[in-house]
Order: sequence, then C-alpha cells, then structure tokens
Amino acid sequence: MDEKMQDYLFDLQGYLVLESAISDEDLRLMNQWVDDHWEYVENPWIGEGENRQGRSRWIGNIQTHTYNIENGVNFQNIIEGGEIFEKLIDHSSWINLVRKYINSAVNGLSIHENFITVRGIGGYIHIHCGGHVPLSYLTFRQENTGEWMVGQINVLMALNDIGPGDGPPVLVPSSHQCTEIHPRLESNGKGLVYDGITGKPAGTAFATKEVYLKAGDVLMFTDAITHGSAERTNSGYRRTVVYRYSPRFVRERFNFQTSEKLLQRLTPERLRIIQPMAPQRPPETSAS
Ligand SMILES: O=C(O)CCC(=O)C(=O)O
Ligand SMILES: [Fe+2]
Repeated sequence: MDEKMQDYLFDLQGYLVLESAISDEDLRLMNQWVDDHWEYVENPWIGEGENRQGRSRWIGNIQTHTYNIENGVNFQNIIEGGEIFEKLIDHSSWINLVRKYINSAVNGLSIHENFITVRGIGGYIHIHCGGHVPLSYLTFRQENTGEWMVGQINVLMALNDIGPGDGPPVLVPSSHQCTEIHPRLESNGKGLVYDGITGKPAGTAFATKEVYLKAGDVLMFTDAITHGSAERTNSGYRRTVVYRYSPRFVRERFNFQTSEKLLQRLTPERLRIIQPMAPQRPPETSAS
C-alpha cells in the first residue's frame, strides 16, 4: 500500500493488517516449535488448578503463563526459543513501520512483551484499553506537533488461519482516539483498563469488530485501542505470536533476564532493541 495511505489508515483506525507478512517456511518453523512443546499446552501448570504465581513451567528461559485461565496458554519470553523468534525482533515486514510510529529516532525502541498464545475451544480475552485510559504507554501522537509518538504497538502474528469461530482478535476501530469510556469498561462512572468484572468475551461487547487473518498475516495495532478477542467456538487451537514494541523507556514487562547465550548471539540491531542500554556496573576489581 502507498505509504501515505498506510499512515492515514493507521492514524484513523489505530490498526493495520499486513497480509502475508511471514513466509511459509518461517510459519512452519514456529508451528514446529508449538508442536514440539504440545505437552506444555496440555499440561501448562505445575500441580492442580489454574495458574498462580509459582505454578508456571519453564522451558529453558521460556515460561508458561496466562493472564486469566480462559486466555489459553502463553509461552512468554519466546525470543529465547531459537533463531526464528530472533528474526521476528526486527522483521522486515513491520520493523520500519514500528520505528516510524514509535518515532524511534527520538524514543529508541524496546520490546515490552513477547509470547506465543495457544488458545482452545472456549478461550477468549476480555475487553481492555481505550483512549480513556491514563496509562503512560497508551500515547499515540505528540499533541503539540502532531508527530508520531505511539507508546506501544502490538504486532499480532497469525500462525494458522483465524476466521469466524476461531476466537479472532476484536477491536473497536478508532477507539484509541475516543475519550468516552466504552460501556463495558465503565464501573461507577470510572473507566477501567480491563474488564475484570463481567467475565465476558470481548467479542460480545458493543462496537467491536472481528479481525480475520490468514496464517502469515499480521495485525499491527496501538495498544491504546479498545480490544480483546472473541470466544473460540470451533474445535482445535488458535496459534498466535505477539511482540509488543515500545520506546526504550518502557521495560520488559515481566523483567525476564535475557540469557547470556542469546545476548551473545543477537545481531547489533536486535541487541539494541532487546537491551537498549547495557547494564552499568563498576569496573571489575582484583580480589583483595
Ligand atoms: O489474543 C488476542 O486476540 C488479543 C491479544 C491482545 O489483547 C494483545 O495482544 O494485546
Ligand atoms: Fe491486549
């Protein structure tokens, strides 16, 4: 698409769909990773019951996780999962758009969160975010100059086809610009970040639009947009990867410590995103 049109649409809607952003071979490698770790999809938690702190399992430096049990299983810190997940850090299909909209020349760039989600029948995400939320990383433009200053861009990658009944992501187009509170995010006249109250899938909420994706398509959206996902009613599992990009001042969400091995292996450009600033330590002194 023409760049001007793309910028206009992203500003207007708060999201873009990048079709066929990921090659078949890269999809195959990522799906292979999921297949190889299927045991963790079926048994994600240590012990009985739903996930609680300390009940996650680790696969090397990758951790099983969920925000709410109905969201399915996340494999957090997936950048540690091998070369294919390193490639996604600065993937040519989206990195220039991400850099432009975050305005990385001024703000630098970091990844706030990176994970695979595998979600089966009955799974969904509650509605969350919107222009009414006073979260620092839900900025979009610089008010005085109109320059891009997007505080967080989610790059959601479809590893398999996501159509009706597959639990597609949903969003309220343009809601990043809306200061009115979405009806389902209002509680006693106050705006919530997240609907922790109704327990309903975001797909049933007022004004939401389902976004259907083919395997390899990417949904790129400002985290400021009101969004979530519809309930999966089909059998089988939805597979997605999310990388959230932010200015370098926004840190890794769960403070995962990047392994030495990965730090050594990353290209300089990827390293600058994963570790925008090297740790500061006093010089080594000889033992005395
Ligand atoms: O899983 C989905 O469809 C939505 C994910 C989401 O809310 C997010 O990536 O911020
Ligand atoms: Fe979200």
